[in-house]
Amino acid sequence: MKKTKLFIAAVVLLALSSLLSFGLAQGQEPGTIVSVEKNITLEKKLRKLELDLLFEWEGRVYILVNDQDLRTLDKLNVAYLDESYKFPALRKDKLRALAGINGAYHSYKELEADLEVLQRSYPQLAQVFTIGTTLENRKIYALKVSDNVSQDENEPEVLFLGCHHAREWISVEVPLLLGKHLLENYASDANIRRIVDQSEVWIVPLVNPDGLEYTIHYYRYWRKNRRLNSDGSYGVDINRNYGYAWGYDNSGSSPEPASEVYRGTAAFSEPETRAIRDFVMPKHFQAMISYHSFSQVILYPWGYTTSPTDKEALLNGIAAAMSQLMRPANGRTYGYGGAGSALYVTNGDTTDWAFGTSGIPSYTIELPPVDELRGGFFNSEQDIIPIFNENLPAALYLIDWCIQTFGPTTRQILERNEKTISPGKAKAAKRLPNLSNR
Ligand code: 0X9
Ligand code: CA
Ligand code: ZN
Repeated sequence: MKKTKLFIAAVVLLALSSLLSFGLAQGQEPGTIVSVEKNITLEKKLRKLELDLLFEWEGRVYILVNDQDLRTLDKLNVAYLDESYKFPALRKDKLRALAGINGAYHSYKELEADLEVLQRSYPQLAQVFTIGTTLENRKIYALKVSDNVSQDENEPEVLFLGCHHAREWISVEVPLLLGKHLLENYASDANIRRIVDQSEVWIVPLVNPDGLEYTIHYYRYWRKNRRLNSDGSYGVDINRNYGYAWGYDNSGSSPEPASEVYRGTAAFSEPETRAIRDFVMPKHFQAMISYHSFSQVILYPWGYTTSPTDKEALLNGIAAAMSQLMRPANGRTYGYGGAGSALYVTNGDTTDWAFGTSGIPSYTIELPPVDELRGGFFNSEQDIIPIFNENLPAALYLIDWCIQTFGPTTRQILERNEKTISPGKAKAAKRLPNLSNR
């Protein structure tokens, strides 16, 4: 027996998962989800059919159908789109049985467990911190990798962020694998040991855990966090919520809660951006990368305008060096340029805030593929290692750039200069100098 239901998207997406798991528990095939345009003529046609109408979304009605329903829709000449790929719970492929619905990609709990293992396996080099709590009470974790990890040493600090946007699963894996690589190769690789000894690498692989879980269990295409907005819609775009040029205009972000690029009610209105802000502010990061997907490009400020910053040459030079280092691994070329001029304008994004408030080289790396035809947000499991392999040399380069620019050798020179100028000021060099006055 079928009941016709028409709920709002959010409520039914929740109900959907239990509906699907109920179906599966009974040993039934999970069916297919299609969408049709929402208009009066179609609505009249559909009403007679007693279909399982699930919810409405961006002008389309989503329906759970079986083969018989599909034949009926065909007969009535109803144009529909197969939307099943957006709902992981519907997948019938073997991946699911082998490795869970998110395959080799990390869920929140899987990430938490892996971070704990790293900390336990490398107690001298790895430490996990909680830097915030989300609206749904998940923790935002930061992994610190350095020699004497429990001490805050006078070494350059570098920051790697992943997964501001829920559906960009590959952006969790790349920074996590970077942390793993540093730890697993510390004992055997002299270059890695030098880098880990002379810097403090901080990795926040999952800035948006609520969103990620939502993509795994309900809707693979979700982007924002899970804030319930005043109009009943869900989500703030965390990469529009930072406090530099926040809400600068309505092309770089949206004041509309239902928009995919909704900026929130105020700068840092969201727990995720507050966590990053409160974690970053007391530290002295010298460079950062925020991983996203997709486009295969390296972007740097400004994002809010098409104008360059006053450090265009430096930002461009580092990006060029990173792009060149990335090519040999798989032959892929990462383009690079100012975010606003090379891609499109955004305001309130992470890198504008990091650069705007402290002047440090800040990059958004949009991981592969280059376009939607080649998979868009849906990288396969087999993509993870190759994409990490090509990003590793770029990340190491950026850490090394910080060491060369602000590390022990540079510091000795600075201290020597300070002493010759005024011996009393020598102590001031203890704090790492920054690229700009902050
Ligand atoms: O729009 C974003 O937040 C980033 N792209 S994504 O497809 N991953 O959502 C790009 C942010 C970089 N900044 C600018 N392009 N201005
Ligand atoms: Ca250290
Ligand atoms: Zn993104």
